[in-house]
Amino acid sequence: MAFTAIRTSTVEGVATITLARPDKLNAFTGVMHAELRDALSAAEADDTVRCVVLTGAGRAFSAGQDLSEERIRGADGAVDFGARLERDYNPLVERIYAFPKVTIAALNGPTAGAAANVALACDILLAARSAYMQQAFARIALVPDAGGTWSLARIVGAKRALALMLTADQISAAELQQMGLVYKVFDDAVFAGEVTAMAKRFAAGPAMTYRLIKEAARASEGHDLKTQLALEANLQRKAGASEDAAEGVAAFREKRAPRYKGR
Ligand code: T3D
Repeated sequence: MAFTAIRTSTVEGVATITLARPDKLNAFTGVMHAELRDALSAAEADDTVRCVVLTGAGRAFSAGQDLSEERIRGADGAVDFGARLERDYNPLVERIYAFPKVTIAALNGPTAGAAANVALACDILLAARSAYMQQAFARIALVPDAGGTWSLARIVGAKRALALMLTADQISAAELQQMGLVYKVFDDAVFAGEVTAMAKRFAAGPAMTYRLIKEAARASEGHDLKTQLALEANLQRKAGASEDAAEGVAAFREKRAPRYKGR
């Protein structure tokens, strides 16, 4: 596929989607959203892809919505800020959140506005030491979107989430890790290599089991303990019946590395 606002590559089971408008700090446009939809569909359909990495070209992950892009207008001709969310961001966030393969957001630099919340929809966030995240919305008199008002409080707690959104402060990679928003931080010089190493680990892992783990984790957000315990039993039944589970146990007994097939 010929893309203009993103780049994609697939190597050893890892599909990397790179937001690629570095002159504008990879700000999101309608074209970028359309290309992301195509790239995610391709990654989902390709059975050789086991892990998706989302990152940015140049010095930023992304500065969020491109503020110079023309606004969408409603039938009455008035600017409608909700329309872009309904058309582009909301489906993207839901898509990434429910993606059936492991997703990694590799924050290589500034991550602001809607981009921060798109990243939070990924399973695992990794950050370069120089990266920061900014719920930049209030600085331009907008409300956090792309799921930020939902995900932030669940990760960092209600009060801290509110402070992040009201202050629109730039939060360093070290603080992001402390708050649990980012799983690991790596020095800039080794960041790309560490991201690849973790992605390859997932690509070689039990893909079906990862999908079930994600299903359990996502579902737990709306479940009480009893419901979740029942779900775990069902999912474990599926995982336990997989070829990969048999291989995992055999490899353990034989003291060798498992060779997973994703089924
Ligand atoms: O439809 C709607 O608009 C509603 C949807 C909203 C969703 C949102 O995401 S709202 C939040 C939008 N994002 C922001 O408010 C962040 C804007 N950017 C910044 O505050 C700063 O760029 C950063 C703090 C992220 C980084 O600062 P710095 O000093 O490292 O870089 P810079 O010089 O500001 O930016 C470099 C270039 O990127 C510059 O272009 P130029 O002057 O060299 O031609 C700058 O204008 C451009 N750029 C940065 N962010 C955006 C952008 N261009 C368009 N849109 C951007 N969001």
